[in-house]
Amino acid sequence: MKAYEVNFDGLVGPTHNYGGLSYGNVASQSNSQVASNPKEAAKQGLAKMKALMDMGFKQGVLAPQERPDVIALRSLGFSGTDAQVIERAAKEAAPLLAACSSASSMWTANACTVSPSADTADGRVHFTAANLNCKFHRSIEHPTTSRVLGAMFASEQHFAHHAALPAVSQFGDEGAANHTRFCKGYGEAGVEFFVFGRSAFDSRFPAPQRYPARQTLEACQAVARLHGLGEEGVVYAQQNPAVIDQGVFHNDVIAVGNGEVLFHHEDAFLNTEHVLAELHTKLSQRGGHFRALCVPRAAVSVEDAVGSYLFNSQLLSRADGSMLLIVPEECRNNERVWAYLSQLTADDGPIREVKVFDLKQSMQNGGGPACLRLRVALKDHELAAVNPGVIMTQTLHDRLNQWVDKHYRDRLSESDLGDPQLLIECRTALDELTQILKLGSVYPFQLN
Ligand code: SUG
Repeated sequence: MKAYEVNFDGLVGPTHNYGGLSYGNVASQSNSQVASNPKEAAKQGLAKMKALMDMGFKQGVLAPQERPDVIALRSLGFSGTDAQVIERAAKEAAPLLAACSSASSMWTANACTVSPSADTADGRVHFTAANLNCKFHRSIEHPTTSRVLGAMFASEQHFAHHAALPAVSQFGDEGAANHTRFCKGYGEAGVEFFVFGRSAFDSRFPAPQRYPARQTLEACQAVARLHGLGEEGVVYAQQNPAVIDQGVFHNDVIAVGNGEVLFHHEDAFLNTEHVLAELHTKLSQRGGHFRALCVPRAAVSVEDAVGSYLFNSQLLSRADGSMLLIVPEECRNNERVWAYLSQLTADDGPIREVKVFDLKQSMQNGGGPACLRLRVALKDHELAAVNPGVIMTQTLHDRLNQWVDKHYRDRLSESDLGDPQLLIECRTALDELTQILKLGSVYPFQLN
């Protein structure tokens, strides 16, 4: 039976903007108030999807959300018609309107945590939507995320969906951005690696001093229980609090794994030796040979890793077994990072090639190639059960590009968010999109 890793990339929504909403995310904070280009952002994402598809990888697409989120604004006390809600929010509480207008669901690595069927007790692929409750603008994503995932992975025989964990910081959950799966083959039982920033109930775990730790140990454990993962297939590790304080707000900003390989920074974890040894032992018990590729701080500092997003890369297995690293343009612009990558591919290691993509629109909000994709390992018959409307093809790519050309603006600044016309544009675009992707009714405006 064949199995694949399928990457479901987030299609950037029509309200993509720089709201400066994510304290602890250096790029988001430093680009606050810069004018964005939603059309270019969506096209940069589509170009990456097409390039991966053309290279032979399985590629899917995950739909954006309805923004501004008028329901969220109403829950905060703004009333009247939709246009009045938006105008009042713009006048009285611009930061709330910015939060409710964010296109942040584009970073689908934060949509949910996925456990492939080979790892779970009931042999189904399990999904738990992430509550993202560290940031208000992200905490409003999960209800629609759940409906979209339900429309993509509808078969109850193959897929199990869990609602987001309780919406309190003690169960702060950021989804697949802090979750990596190691395996010999995508269809074989693997080891799921959960990285947390703090413990909510056990004060023995140190916490960062400056920036928030978004993911808790207790959230990781809850997801592992919901998915029916056995102890032999799970490893928990604490992220180094010192790197969170330097802007590593998710583990995927400092480490990436695929197959039997973990590519990580020297300072990524606490108790690194112990963590790597446990991964090695547990993967061996599953018939795999774990390999860690550690980037020393002497070669690449944490600051350079955060600035270039070296680790927010996609590590992909090619048909011949070698690996390819998809990195953002910012890696080539950093001399030390580029020198490291040039050496890496010259060595006889598992990573043989590096490909560079221009994702600047997303990068300026702290979202690199890895943030933009949700990985789902699927066996042949499971892939056949996925809604075919969301699987990338040349035709779908072209259709989505035309759709972007038709509906997206090429400039958006904070003052534009108060324009009620933007909501109408967004709804018109999404109504057409649900038909293109054959999702049915998933958005609040379609459900009333
Ligand atoms: O949650 N940025 C996102 C970036 C998420 C990146 N995802 C992963 N690392 N997997 C965040 O901080 C910024 C939005 C703004 O400021 O407008 C934002 O939400």
